Amino acid sequence: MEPVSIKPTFDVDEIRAQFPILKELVHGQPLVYFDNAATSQKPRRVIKAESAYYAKINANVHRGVHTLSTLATEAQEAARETVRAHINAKHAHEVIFTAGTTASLNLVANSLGQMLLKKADEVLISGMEHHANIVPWQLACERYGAKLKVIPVNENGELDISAIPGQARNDNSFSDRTKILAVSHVSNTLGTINPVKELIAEAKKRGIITVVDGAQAIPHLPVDVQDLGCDFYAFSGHKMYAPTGIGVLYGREELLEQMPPWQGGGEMIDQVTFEKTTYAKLPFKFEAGTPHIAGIIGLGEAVRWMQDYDLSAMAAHEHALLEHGTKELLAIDGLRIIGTAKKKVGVISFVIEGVHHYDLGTLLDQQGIAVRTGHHCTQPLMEHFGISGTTRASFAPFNTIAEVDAMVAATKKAVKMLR
Ligand code: 7TS
Repeated sequence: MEPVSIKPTFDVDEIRAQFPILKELVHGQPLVYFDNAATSQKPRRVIKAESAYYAKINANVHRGVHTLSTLATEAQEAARETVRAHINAKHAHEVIFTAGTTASLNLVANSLGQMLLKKADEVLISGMEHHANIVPWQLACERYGAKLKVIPVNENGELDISAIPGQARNDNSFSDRTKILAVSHVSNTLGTINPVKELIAEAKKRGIITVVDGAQAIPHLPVDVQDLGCDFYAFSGHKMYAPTGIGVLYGREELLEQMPPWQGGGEMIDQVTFEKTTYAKLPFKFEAGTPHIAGIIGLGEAVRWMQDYDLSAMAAHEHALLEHGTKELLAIDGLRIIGTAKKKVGVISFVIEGVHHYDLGTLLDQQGIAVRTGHHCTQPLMEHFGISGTTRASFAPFNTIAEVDAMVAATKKAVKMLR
């Protein structure tokens, strides 16, 4: 199904009307949902597509000759094509369905690690990575005797590109031993948009394989994997209006063909004997077991929903929320924003002197406002800033300036109570 037409103007009320959860009350207050970086809310279309699959099609894919199985298979493969087009992958079989970003990164770290990493090789990540883009590489490095190197982060929460080649070289940069670069496109804690295209270009010159954690980018930015030039791009459906439990690993065909499978089981084989197994073609070689078919269909619908809108108008709306929220919050005495990069998506992480983020989050919740508090699965980044956690507001296109004002007012009230 092709998008009918791109809606010409951005109308926040029209968008809000599509999200049933926004009518819910929390502690008797209208819900203000500012935890979109953890998981976004779902438009009615996505919820309907998922439940329609269970009500009308439900069958396993690629297994039977019966009608429902054929319909399920067609719906799944149509969603794969929708995702392919959305990220401009060359081939649909370069889109591997996984359980989410974490699963995608574990897949690539395991399989690529096994294929590439030798003793004393290096994997380069950055200081603002989510644990999902740290721990799988740590495990792979431990297994093969490789080293994990970390591009530093500056005080604004930007990658310290003086450490990137082309600039001054230091130990936390590419070296002759670097085999893999794995960085986030957008930081979940800081909102920083990283210069991944430039980094990838530098890596490519050196024959380094590149992996991008796109979990926080894909809901906000147009992503073109061929233009970025990356070898792998990982993301989750649930942060881009789709169901939980479904995600994608994009991988370049040439590499996916060479890589060993990670998980074994049904669906991923060609022939099995007790002596030897041969594997299925891409993408199935990397999709062992029954997939999350309903989730895949929901993901396809979420992408079509996004494509009905002008993504740059959505981004501009989120940017207006970011600018307004930043200005208003900074007026609060003792408040410091963590993450002041020049290029940011709509994420505001902050700390307030004398106020614990957990207490603030609890008081905001009592006023119907959902924010995330804590380390946001970026403990090394917290250590870098010398803090134990932040309060984080992360915006979606359905949020409004009035909601930002409600959060600022509720924060002021909470600060009075807590100090
Ligand atoms: N990478 C980044 C940059 C993320 O923000 C997250 C989740 C993940 C990986 C893991 O994604 P998952 O879908 O596999 O769990 N980030 C957050 C967050 O910021 N708050 O809750 C989850």
